[in-house]
Amino acid sequence: MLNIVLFGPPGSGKGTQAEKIINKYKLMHLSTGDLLRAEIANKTELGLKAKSIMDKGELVPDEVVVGMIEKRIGTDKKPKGFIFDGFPRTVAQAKALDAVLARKKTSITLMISLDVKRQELINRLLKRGIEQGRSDDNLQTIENRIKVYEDQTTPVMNYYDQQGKAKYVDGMGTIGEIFTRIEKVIK
Ligand code: B4P
Repeated sequence: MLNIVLFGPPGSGKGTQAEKIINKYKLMHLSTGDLLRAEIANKTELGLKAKSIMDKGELVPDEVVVGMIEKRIGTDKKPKGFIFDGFPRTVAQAKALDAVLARKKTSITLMISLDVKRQELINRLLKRGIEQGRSDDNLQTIENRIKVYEDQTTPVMNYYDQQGKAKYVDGMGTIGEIFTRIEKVIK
């Protein structure tokens, strides 16, 4: 199986590139952000709790996101692999993911980290805020999301680096240019 963790700060293009990767490599897409937004849209108890956390730009508790991922991995019969988008965001989540995959007799193949300049992240997310009205795409929340990423999520990069699984891709440029770089890394 080809199991990829797509990594990077908010606005680095994880969701955008994940879509292109699943189309080409036929992997199962698992985005904790999308799963949480579906809970919010369905007005579930979990969604109501998650919304206030996400609107502040903080992380939803590990056990909640790990539980969601575990449930989704269990439902698919025989995927060629998984693409994890926006997950894991803490080392505890990364370790839990390893345990879930080990039970399925598989493991993470590689982590692809998208590198984008801070101002470009802010510009992209503000633009999406205007175009799509996502409630966490406002300047105050964006700045906190970037801070939370730097404080709590960057250690995940070292976790995969120490295992020799981390690959770094320049995430500046057009969507097509970045995808070409990702294809090279996967090859
Ligand atoms: P996510 O949904 O994961 O949101 P994100 O990090 O902002 O990235 P996303 O994938 O949506 O955007 P992309 O960069 O593709 O998380 C949202 C919140 O959910 C978190 O803050 C947290 O509260 C919670 N959460 C999610 N997962 C969690 C976890 N595991 N643990 C705890 N909490 C969790 O795109 C951004 C914009 O840039 C788009 O508009 C896109 O069109 C544009 N863009 C992309 N590539 C571009 C390019 N090359 N050039 C110009 N624009 C580009």
